[in-house]
Amino acid sequence: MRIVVIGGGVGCARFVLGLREHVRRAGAGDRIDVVVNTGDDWWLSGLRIAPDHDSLLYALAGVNDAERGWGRAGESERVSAELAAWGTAPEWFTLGDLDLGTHIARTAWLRGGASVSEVYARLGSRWPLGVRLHPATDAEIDTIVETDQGDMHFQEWWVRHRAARPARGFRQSAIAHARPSGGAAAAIREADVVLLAPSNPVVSIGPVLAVPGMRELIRGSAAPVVGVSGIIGGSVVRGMADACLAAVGVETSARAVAQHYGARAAGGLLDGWLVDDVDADAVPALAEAGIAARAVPLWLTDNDTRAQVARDALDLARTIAG
Ligand code: FO1
Repeated sequence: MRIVVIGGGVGCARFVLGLREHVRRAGAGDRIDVVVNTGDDWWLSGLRIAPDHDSLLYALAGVNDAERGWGRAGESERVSAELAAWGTAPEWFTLGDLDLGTHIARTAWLRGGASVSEVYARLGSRWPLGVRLHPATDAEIDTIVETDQGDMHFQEWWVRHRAARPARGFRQSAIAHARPSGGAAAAIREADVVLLAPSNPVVSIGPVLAVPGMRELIRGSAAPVVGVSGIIGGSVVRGMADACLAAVGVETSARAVAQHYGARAAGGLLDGWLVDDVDADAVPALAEAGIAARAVPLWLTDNDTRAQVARDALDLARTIAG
């Protein structure tokens, strides 16, 4: 079976680890492709930083700082202090020394003419990830956050201001010229199931869906599309999606996010939606809206629970596919 996951960041990394674990235990040789959000990416000190990709790469390679959710385990920060001293990087954004190795290699390859997809392939070939990573697009679509104090890059809003400055909206730079990457398009076309990871619907899933042609690819797929709620009992599992959802007028609830993505039958994307047991009351309303929802335990605490959530998502997809 060909499984495609759409997402980015820590929630997606944890979900994909569970999916890989489930696939390994099932031993059916299923293939996992991840279409990764690139809206978080930015240029810093002349280097291309790609947080959502690197979180997935390091987690799948087992070299990640699981506590922080980004960067490498066993990090040191000698160079970052120098960058702050030279003023080429703000003191509120720390680039670890090992992490800098990735940014330098990526930037060298990009400057040599490699596409982002090619960079993903080269970085991923260092470890047996068991998963293929594809950028949503090879174009630069950095997310810009619009606030009353002016527009700023997503990373400044998220890291420097901790999403505390009310956002009026989010846009991806030069998105009109972007197209789905070849790897992402092929993976979705050949998919037997498409899963939306429990990532931030606005700044992690949103930019992927904003790539012209991406929604059409997903809606045109014969595969069932099942999403996993990143919101449990009205609160965000991790991160600051509530600040993002408020900015786009979506209530912070499992039901509202499903309706934000919309039922495929009504022109949206979803056939199915997993909510946590505490949100079981959302199931009938979502069924009414054409989304087959199911309530299961959604906390991605350890390998077993993560593998279980992945299994539940695939079971729902199988039920939908009939
Ligand atoms: N997040 C922080 O809160 N503080 C940091 O100093 C920081 C540095 C950093 C370096 C590389 C990288 O790939 C990610 C980094 N992040 C940091 C996480 C990142 O800014 C965001 O959390 C993600 O973009 C959100 O998905």
